[in-house]
Amino acid sequence: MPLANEEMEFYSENGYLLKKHLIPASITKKVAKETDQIHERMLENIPSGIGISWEEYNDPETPKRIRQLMHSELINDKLNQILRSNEVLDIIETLMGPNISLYHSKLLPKSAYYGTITPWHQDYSYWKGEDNQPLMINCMFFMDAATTENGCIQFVPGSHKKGLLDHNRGNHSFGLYLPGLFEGRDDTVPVEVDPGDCIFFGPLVIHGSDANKSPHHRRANTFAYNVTNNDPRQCREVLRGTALPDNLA
Ligand SMILES: O=C(O)CCC(=O)C(=O)O
Repeated sequence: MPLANEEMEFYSENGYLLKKHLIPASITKKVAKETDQIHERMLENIPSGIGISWEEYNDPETPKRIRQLMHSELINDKLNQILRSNEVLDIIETLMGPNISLYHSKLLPKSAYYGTITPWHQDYSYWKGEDNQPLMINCMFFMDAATTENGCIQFVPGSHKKGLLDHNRGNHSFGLYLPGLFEGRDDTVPVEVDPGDCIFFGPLVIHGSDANKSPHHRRANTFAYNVTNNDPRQCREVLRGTALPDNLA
């Protein structure tokens, strides 16, 4: 059983769950090393299939830093390996059921000194489609230690139970956010982690993270999974189970 009963209860009560040291240190170190020059590499050439949103600053002297890199499995073999590993998929299967598809894999570098806030939001505000349900689950894998100093993720425990709230819309990356953007709230819990830790969270739990003004990167990658057929247009690959996406059935 990949999750104990208390862990299942914690996830269902709070909307997220931390699994310590899920990914072996040797693999975590390799991903971190391969990610060291990611900004410079992407400035030279963005490979086909990769989508990047850059950090935005008023000062033109500020170095270009990636805020979000979509489809990171295409440029990093180790991330591609982790997203389909039994360590991760056994937990996803326990939380989501047997028919698992890859929704996306996204690198979130939150660079030392330059990483900006992630406003409070629910992922389903981005993912809601005409006929899908909030069944998706994220596994957020950390390459670096994350603390309140370098912008660890913060959750509003239990907020998934209130359903999808109205989000504001801005003209920037992370353009859907709750009123107040990243104003201080008194109901949030910061989750500090070590490299190799993973946090699983559902699409309705409110979360966000502070800017990284520290000298330490806070690099993470989210692997988002969906129940196959919950949103066939977004399905990148069936990873487990017998169900075929509607467009292939
Ligand atoms: O990088 C973070 O701290 C949060 C990322 C996030 O909320 C997201 O990608 O939905």
